[in-house]
This record gives sequence, C-alpha cells and structure tokens, in this order.
Amino acid sequence: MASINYDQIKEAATHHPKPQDIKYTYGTAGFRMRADLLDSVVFRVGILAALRSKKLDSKFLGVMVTASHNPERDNGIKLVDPYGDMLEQSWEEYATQLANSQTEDELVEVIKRIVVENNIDETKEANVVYARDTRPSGPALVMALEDGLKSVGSEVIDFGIKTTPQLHYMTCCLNTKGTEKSYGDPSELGYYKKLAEAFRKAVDGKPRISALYVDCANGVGAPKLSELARHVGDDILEVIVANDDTRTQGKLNHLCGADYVKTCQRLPLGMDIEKGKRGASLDGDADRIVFYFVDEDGTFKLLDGDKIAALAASFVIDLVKTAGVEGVKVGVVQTAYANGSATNYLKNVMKVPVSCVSTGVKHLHHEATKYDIGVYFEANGHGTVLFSPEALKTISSAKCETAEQEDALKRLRALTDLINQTVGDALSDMLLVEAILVNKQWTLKDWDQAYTDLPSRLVKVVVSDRHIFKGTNAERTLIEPVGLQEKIDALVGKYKDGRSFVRPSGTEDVVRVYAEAATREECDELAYKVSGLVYDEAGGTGGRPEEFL
Ligand code: NG1
Ligand code: ZN
Repeated sequence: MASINYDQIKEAATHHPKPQDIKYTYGTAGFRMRADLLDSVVFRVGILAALRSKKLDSKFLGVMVTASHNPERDNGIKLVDPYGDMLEQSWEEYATQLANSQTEDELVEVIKRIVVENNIDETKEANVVYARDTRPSGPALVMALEDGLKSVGSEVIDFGIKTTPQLHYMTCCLNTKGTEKSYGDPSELGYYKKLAEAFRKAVDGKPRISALYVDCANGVGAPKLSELARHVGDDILEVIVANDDTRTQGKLNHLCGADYVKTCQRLPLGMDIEKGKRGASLDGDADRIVFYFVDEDGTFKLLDGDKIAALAASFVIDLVKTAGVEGVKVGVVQTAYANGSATNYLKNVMKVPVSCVSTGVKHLHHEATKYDIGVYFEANGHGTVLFSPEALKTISSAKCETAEQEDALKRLRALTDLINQTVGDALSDMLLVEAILVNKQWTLKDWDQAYTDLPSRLVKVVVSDRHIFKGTNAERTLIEPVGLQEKIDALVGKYKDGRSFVRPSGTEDVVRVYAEAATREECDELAYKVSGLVYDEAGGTGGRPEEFL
C-alpha cells in the first residue's frame, strides 16, 4: 500500500471543519456530547482508528457510534482495540489532540507526530470495522467517519446497526479468526448462535421459569434481543420485549432504560409489571442491564450490578467447588458506587476477595484480569465475568469422577461461552442471570434475599469548572479543591453507616455526589448536605441542589 497521502487528508478535512471554541475530551467512554457538535470529531476518530490498525500490524480496529444512556439528541464515538477491549489509554490523548486541532494543517501535524512517536509503517494496510446504535444522528456521523477512514485509505467493514457489545464481539472474532484463540464466527448470526447454544447447555435438564419482561429503552437492544430470544427458543426462555419503538423520535432512553431505573429507583414508563412479575431494563446501546420486581407490599425492588456480581460470583464459586477445580480462584471488582452492603456481603459473608477501582469499565476490566475468574460490575449494571487463559485451560481439561462433577463442569464450560469475554454485555448478562435463576429455580425475591442495600442517593451538581476536582484512592478521596474532603468527612461522621464521595463525571459536564447511610432520611440529608457543600465551595452554578422530599 502507498504511504499516507496528507494532501488527501487535508482536502477531506475541509468538509469536516472543527467548530471554534469547543474543547473535546476523550472521556470515560470516548467522546460524547450533542450530536450536532460531533462531525469533525468522528472524521478524526476515523483517521485515528486507521493509524492504530497500521500500528497493530493491520489488525481490525472497532469503532462504535453511540451515546449509550444519554438523551437522544446526544451521540458519541469510541474505539475498540483488536481483542475487544477498550482503546489503550495512551492513545486516548491522541484522540483528544486530533479532535482539538483547529485547522487542516494542525491536524496533519498531529497525525505526523503520532506516526513518528509510534514508529508507524505508513504503507501497512489499515482495517476498521464500525457500527452504530439507532440514534437518528447515526447515519450522518457514520458518513463523516467513512470520510476520515477513506482519507487514510483504510479498508472498512460497515457492521450496520448493532449493540456496543456486538461490535466488541465482532472486532475480537475478526482478529482471532483461524487462530487457537478464535472467539467465534465474525457475524451477528455467529454471536446469537454462540450465546443461544451456551445458554441451552447451561440450563440443560432444568425447568423453564416465568417470563422476563425487558424494557429495551426504545433502542438497539429491542431488535437484537428479539433476535437472540428467537435463537434461544421460547421452550427454554420466555422474553417479553417492551419499549421497542426505535422509530418514534424522542423515545430513546426517555423515562426508561437501565440508567433511568437505577437512578430514579422506579419502574420505567411502558413497563407496568404486576406484583411478582420479573422485569429488566437495558440501556440505549445494550451494554447495561438491571433487574427488578414489585414486592407484595407494592415496593419497587431493584437488583442492580452489585446484585448481579454477587449472584454470578456465588454461582461460579459453587460450580468450581463441585467440579473439583478448586485451584481456580474467583475475585470481584467494584467501584466506589457499589453499595456498602454489597461490598460487606462479598467480603465478610462470601469471603471473596474484592478490589475497588476508579469508575469506567476499562479500569474494572483491567483489574478483573488479575483473577483466575474475575467478576466485575458497576452498580449501574455494566459488567461481565472474565476467565483467564489458565482458568479456561483448567476448566476445559478437567477430568470428572462423579456425575455431579460432570454436571458442574458442563455448566461451567457453558458459562465460558455464554459470558461475553470482551466487554459487559446486557444480552449476555441477561442470559447469565437467567441461567443461574433457572439452575437454582429462584425468583427475583429469592435472589434479593442475599443482602439488603443501604439507602443511597446519586446527585449531579453543576459547577463552573468540574476539572478542578481531583481525586485519589479509587476516586473516593478528593485532593482538590484543597480542604473539601475534610469537610465531607466531618459531615459523613455524623451518620450511621454514612459514606459519601465526590468526583467529576467523565461523560457529563457535572460533578457527581454519592451518599449512603443507614436510613433513607439520613442518606438523603447527607446527600443534600454534601452537594450543598460542593455547590457553595467549588463554584456551583445554576440552581443550588434541593432537598429530597
Ligand atoms: P461518569 O459520567 O464518569 O460518572 C458514567 C457512569 C460510569 C460508566 C460511564 C460510561 C455512574 C455513576 N457513572 O460515568 O459508571 O458507566 O458513565 O457509560 O454510573
Ligand atoms: Zn451503554
């Protein structure tokens, strides 16, 4: 292949000018903001994807156009590394530099610098696969992305409308095809077949449980879940798809979806499930899932990512034991947003090692690879279970002496295929939870018994500059603004089981305040006081946080 044609890039870039006065940042989940501000960013991310593919010996890079649970007017873009993990952190800075280069000349300068710093062979082929969710702004952004890719002469695969985890799956499959690490058939059909077959094995011989109503946030999860359910078959899994309107403008994530349900702790619009019925919500790109039901007394009971982690960890630990592969050790990874009761239950009742890391799946994923089997979930329902190559080897080569052992091994092996190893995946996680509940013949209430969440509250505070907030200790302690942490600690000390921390969001222009305490009243008071403190002492703008009634 010829070297990079910089004049061609310059010419193409004139069609995607960067707006003045906007500073873009590759944040927790790539670039994410109002869709009408993203054209130039998407064009440049295309160029970066191609450069990274060249750098990685022409491996396929993945690009996903989505803004997940954000409102429909937003969109975003993120890069996926060849084996399905998030873009390596050192390249996030390049993404930010490309996005912020104001002129075509500056853009070319940055590209040349990336080429030199990484010793990139310009003549290597570039391969990029991309997909988008159902947002109305998607098609135009994909055109800008293609312009960026073509300007560097990249080969492309348009994977169409997909969930974020499907794109991760596809990227990994393309790069492992024909190797001993082959992750599966690189197609959407391959994805469904792999999951459906694994689910059948995982629940083999156990009776079907009641129907699961799934709120799909009026997003891409709706058509994809229907397709998956068709492959699984309703003889073993009954899924009722709700909030599947991906055509009417304004409905995506509106008063529904996993983020809404978790934040507001209430049923989504369009899911009026009766007492005792089982519900779940996906987010807008189907990488998060939470479960819930309405108790006999009418209370809404949420089973979030923490509960999924505890359920998955305990099931896997039991299987490992019964299968006789005890050498395989299980650990759980959480963030500071995990409920204190969940952490306590895992550490002190289940006696599992628990690590706490900074917010963002890339941090959890990385930490989880340190365990033989690493269970990681954010409280908001984003996570998965990772099996190390050694654990996979042990599980696949184990010999069994009893029928009980054989049964446990069969189910454990099925889980290694059922659980998406590349990233947290709402569809795969849904099947994982269902498989466990089927095996145990549990209701959601049975599952919920393990521990009771401490009342918690998450508040957004708008400040003039959230970048002045700097944290440490997995984001649980503020070091700047100086002195604020001491004041927060003084407030926390007044409440039984009190805990509160403050950090700047990586996806929204807000500061997040988290609080929990022994009772709902105390928790709300603590959340109110800490958010007021942040507002007063660190440049609050707009309205002062209000009390929760
Ligand atoms: P930020 O905006 O950095 O808090 C949010 C979630 C993260 C993660 C990312 C990416 C919370 C409190 N934060 O990050 O857990 O999921 O979005 O989508 O839920
Ligand atoms: Zn998402």
